[in-house]
Amino acid sequence: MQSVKNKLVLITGATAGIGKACATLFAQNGANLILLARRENLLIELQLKLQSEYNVVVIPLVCDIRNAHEVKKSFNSLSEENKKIDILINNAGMARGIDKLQDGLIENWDEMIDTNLKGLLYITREVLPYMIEFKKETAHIINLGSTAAHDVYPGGNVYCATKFAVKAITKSLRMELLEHYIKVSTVDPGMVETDFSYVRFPDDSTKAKNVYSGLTPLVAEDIAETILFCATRPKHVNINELVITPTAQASSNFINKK
Ligand code: 8X3
Repeated sequence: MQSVKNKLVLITGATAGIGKACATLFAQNGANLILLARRENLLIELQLKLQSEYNVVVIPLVCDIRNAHEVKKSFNSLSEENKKIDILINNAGMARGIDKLQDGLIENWDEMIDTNLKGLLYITREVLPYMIEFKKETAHIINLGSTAAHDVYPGGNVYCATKFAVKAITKSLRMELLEHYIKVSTVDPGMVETDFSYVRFPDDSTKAKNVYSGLTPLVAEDIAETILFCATRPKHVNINELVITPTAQASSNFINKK
């Protein structure tokens, strides 16, 4: 097992849900963090909390992952030393709506594609040249996929497409980075109770809540522990793809609700 102590870990979408749980768990384990998110107040609050509780360095990067120019500018605002990321956790992602394609809102599609797919590409594009030059044989990219990268469901059209794309990028990267011994993983959760469903159904909190009724869903900490597990495997071990669901969920479409 390897330790993440003193490693530099960049987490996107770090102020809520799985991203925040990862930030907390990696800080607890002694990692220094670069936390990227849009909401400056939440980011600063988390920075101060983690720095004082765990005595680690936490650098906030206020940035909209959907904006290529902003991502580049924020990354370039880091010192040369802080650009040498050991572990990149591409967590930022979201779903909007569950409409059939003929009823879909283009702004929802754009938001999902821009965040889940293009945002992941933008930040990875910045981080990778430094990993390849300075962190060969030690770096690790961990992407947040989804069970939606494995099975589709009605109304999942664009969201599932973004997660299938994350899987394709992960697999392609794994091959591209093989020569550098840089690890690449995807962690693919099923139902995790975060604000995910509230973001998906912003105008219907009952619908959002009902997604998890009748079963015990995963919580953000379950996924953070899984990500830490991937990040702490021995040097010769790469977790390529890890699918994790509640015990009551066998796949996107098979769920045992009481
Ligand atoms: C989240 C899982 O089932 O809402 O990525 O698509 S699901």
